[in-house]
Amino acid sequence: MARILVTGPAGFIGSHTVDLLLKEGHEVWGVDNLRTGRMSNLSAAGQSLRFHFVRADVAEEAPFNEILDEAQPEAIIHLAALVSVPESFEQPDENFRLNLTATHVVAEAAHRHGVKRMVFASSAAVYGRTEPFPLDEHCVTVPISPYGAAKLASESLLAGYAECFGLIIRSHRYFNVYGPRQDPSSPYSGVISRFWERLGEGSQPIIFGDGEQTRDFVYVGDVARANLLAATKPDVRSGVANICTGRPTSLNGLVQSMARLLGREVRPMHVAPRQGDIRHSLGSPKNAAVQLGFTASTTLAEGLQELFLRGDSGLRD
Ligand code: UD2
Repeated sequence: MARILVTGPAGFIGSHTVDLLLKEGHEVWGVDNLRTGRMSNLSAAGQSLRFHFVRADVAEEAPFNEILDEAQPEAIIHLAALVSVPESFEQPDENFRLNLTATHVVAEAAHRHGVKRMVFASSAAVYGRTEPFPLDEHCVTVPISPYGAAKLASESLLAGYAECFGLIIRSHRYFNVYGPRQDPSSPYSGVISRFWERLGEGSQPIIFGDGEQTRDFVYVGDVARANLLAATKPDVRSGVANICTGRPTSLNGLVQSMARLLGREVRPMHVAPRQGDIRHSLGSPKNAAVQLGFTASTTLAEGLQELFLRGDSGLRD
């Protein structure tokens, strides 16, 4: 059993990571400012005596160091972030604070407290418009948003900490993560949560463009497992890895999969393409397999079924 501190535990990926860590017997400290996270995501975790929650802003150095004084974690999984790409354009200062300053605060505190490992939530957004596909970690990174730029800068900062101070630091470039508890409320929320919500309301999913754009959809339970491995697996070294499936799915194909699950025809509504959208995004999962022993095991059909069975969408009502 290890003592692991998770930043952003009340968020979508954070809460699944906490649930898995607790299930595996670890002691978990969670630090969240609840800017976008929700305590309801932690209702299961809150039942465990091995879970300790502190409401605090990770970008503020003094309180975060005080928490580390008390928690004395062996590893930190740093997931707290400003999570929306469009919001990073609207609020560049907040993006810088939450997606870069906070990384510095966490890394420096980890170093000072003798934390051995750190896992960082990076993003496929660091690649920007880079081709060819599938994207591997040696591809040139050309971020096209303040969000992607801050994530890339954080990766570099952390690579320096790993090299200079001997911490083991893993940066995870998450692709299109989906699953239960993903918030569908904004037009910029993940497309799968948006589609489910529309179907649950009895309306048509809206596709921006012709629907032939593709994404690499990875199930949140797999992402949580990648985080667990990076934080706890023996003999893991520092590095960067895509967290993806290596399988492309078009939005039209996604709608068809949902229709099969519902056992009825679904006719999406096509509207104008979304400005700034990239056409295709597909990652190579090889590095994660070699460096971490991680392979995403949930197929899209299985992941969608899990969403459906958990009833997050209201589709079974
Ligand atoms: C994903 C990440 C983002 C960043 C980016 C990097 C999510 C939620 N976002 O953005 O954080 O890492 O990748 O490239 O994972 N769409 C519709 N209808 C809808 C909603 C979306 O057609 O109701 C389309 C959208 O135009 C796009 C695709 O679905 O072509 C995926 O959109 P998204 O917002 O789920 O994710 P993406 O790939 O833009």
